[in-house]
Amino acid sequence: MSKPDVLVFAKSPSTAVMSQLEQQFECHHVWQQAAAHQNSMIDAVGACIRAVWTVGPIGLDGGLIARLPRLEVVVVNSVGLDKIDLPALAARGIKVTNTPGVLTDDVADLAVLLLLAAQRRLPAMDAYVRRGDWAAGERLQPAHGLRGKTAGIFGFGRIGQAVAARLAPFGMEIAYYQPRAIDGIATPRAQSLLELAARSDYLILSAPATSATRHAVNAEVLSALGPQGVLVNIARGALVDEAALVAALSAGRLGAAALDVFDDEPDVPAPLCALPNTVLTPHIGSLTVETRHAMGQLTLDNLVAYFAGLPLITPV
Ligand code: 8YV
Repeated sequence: MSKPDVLVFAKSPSTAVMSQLEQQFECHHVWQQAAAHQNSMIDAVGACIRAVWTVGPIGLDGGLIARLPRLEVVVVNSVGLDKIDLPALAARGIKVTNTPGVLTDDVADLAVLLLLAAQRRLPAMDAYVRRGDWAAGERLQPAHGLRGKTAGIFGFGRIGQAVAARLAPFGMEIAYYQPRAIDGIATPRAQSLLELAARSDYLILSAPATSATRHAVNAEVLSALGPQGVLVNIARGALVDEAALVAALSAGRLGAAALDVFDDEPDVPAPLCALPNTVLTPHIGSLTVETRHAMGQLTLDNLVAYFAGLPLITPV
């Protein structure tokens, strides 16, 4: 029996996952082509494609879906689905899977790392030592500690709750906001994102990017967080009005920002790079050997289950 044809948009760093994928499917690797040749490759194979393997940052748009007349299933090697045209897929009854759960710990760990790095000014302290400022007796200002501070978490799903569980042992108060209240938890819920920012020292973003959350972190929210406040974003850049963020950081209306995600990746606004009160990482929340293997394996297992006629493991 011939193997199902799969259009693969991104490589998993797990060689074990990639070799299983190669063994069980007829793979058409878009990521191996130079950008200028990707369209002609998709045109050449589009008619036989039954599955797409993609990742959150690349997504899958309606125009591309329309070029794949035999498409049956889309496996997303990410948890975020904001760049996947779900209505277009649903209209054709095409199944979708993603990778919830397996990346929660690493993404939550990064939120803590970013918060600590921003609050304790880790990049500046590292630079101070390397430049020889310590040896030269340059003055240092003390940073602020975490104990007794309030962390407001916007989006209290798996990742938001995992961040809360990590921050509570630092002696911090935790509050959250999302439109839907969660029953049976002791963590207080603010009535709005603005109220959450106003009562928090740190605002941590772990909400999905939707039309409702786009630029939800605006000038007003940043001012409410305040001159000592720290913004941490491990979710999606689209949640933040980056121009307002640059203005708030430059004017001292916001203390610091630690960002793993940006509105137009991989382009990071130059002013964010130039500011001393930012910590910037290149969308690495899930980028560990263990988690990328677990994500890739779950994505592959969903694909195998679909073609074996078995229930999908993590359907959307
Ligand atoms: C990236 C993420 O997708 O899962 C998500 O939603 O944002 C990340 O894990 C990763 O770059 C996938 O390759």
